[in-house]
This record gives sequence, C-alpha cells and structure tokens, in this order.
Amino acid sequence: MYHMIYNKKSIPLQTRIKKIKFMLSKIIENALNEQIKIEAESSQVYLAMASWAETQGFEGVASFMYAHSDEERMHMLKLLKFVNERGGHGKISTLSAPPETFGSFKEMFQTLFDHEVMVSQKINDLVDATLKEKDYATHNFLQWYVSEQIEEEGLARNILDKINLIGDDKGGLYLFDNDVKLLTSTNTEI
Ligand code: OFO
Repeated sequence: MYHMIYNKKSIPLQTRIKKIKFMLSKIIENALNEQIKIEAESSQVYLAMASWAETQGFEGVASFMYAHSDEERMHMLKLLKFVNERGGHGKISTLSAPPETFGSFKEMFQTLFDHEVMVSQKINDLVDATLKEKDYATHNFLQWYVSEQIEEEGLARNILDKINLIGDDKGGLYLFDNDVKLLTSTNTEI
C-alpha cells in the first residue's frame, strides 16, 4: 500500500498537495529490486554472448549482442531511477557470472529466447504483485516493460527461426551474420 510523506507543519497546504509523494510499499520495492537484478544479469549474459561471437569472427552477431546488452542496462537503469523517485532505494546486487561459451549460434539464440521468455514471466509476476498491492502507478510504469517484452520475444523468435533453417551451413551462417548486422543498425529499439 502507499504511504504519504510530507511535513504538515512547515509546508503550506497548496505546496503540500503538490509535494505529496507516494512511496513504494516494501513488497513492491523488493520486487522491483529483484527485477533490477534480472535486467542487470540479462545485460551480462548478452555481453558474454557478444564477446564469444566476436572471438568466433561473427561481427554482425557480436554487434547485435553488444547493442542488446546496452538495452538491458537501460532497462535496469529505468527501474532503478523509478524506485528512487518513488521514495525507495534501488539496490545494486552481486550478479551471477554468465557462461563464457555458448556451443553453437543455434544454442546461443535458443538461450537468448528462453531467457527473454523467463524475463517476460518475471514482468508478469511483477504486474500481478502491483495489482494485489493496489499500486496503480507502478502498474502503469510496468506497461512499458510488458510491450518491450512482446517485441523482444518476437525478435528472438524470428532470429531463432532463421538460424534453425540455416543449421550448420557455413555460407548460410555468413549471410545470417550480415543480416543480423543490418538488424542492429536499423532497429535501435532492440
Ligand atoms: Fe529483455 O529484458 Fe529487459 O525487460
């Protein structure tokens, strides 16, 4: 539930009304902090994928993953600032180390897709928690993440479909790498 904070005695009524801030409940603050950690870990996983792809000579896949890693960091920061603006404390947690290698590109994009499905589930759980807590402001804020996840899952699914068609064909992978590079430069929303 919300808690109002303002100093009744020192601030005139009109100013007081403007300055009313609704603090996050502990339940929502903790849940948002959990999501901050998930977004930070997503950024780390995609950074590890970018680095691995680069060592394999796949520049297109690497730049796609670097851009995706930056996007996830932006998702994390957006949550962190929201928590702080709402009177909570955005926490920076220890992150688990991502894998160093990913087997094949097919396996790597499958991991990316599975990861995004997991993130969508976590966002849904969070939205659910805001409704239970009657925190409609956070519920509204989270709609951006709901839409973002629809896009990200769709994109990951498209890429996975393509790579499943190519299989291990070297020529196909070369063309795929160029396609993905194009995707990075045209889709700044990734
Ligand atoms: Fe792709 O995870 Fe952020 O929201």
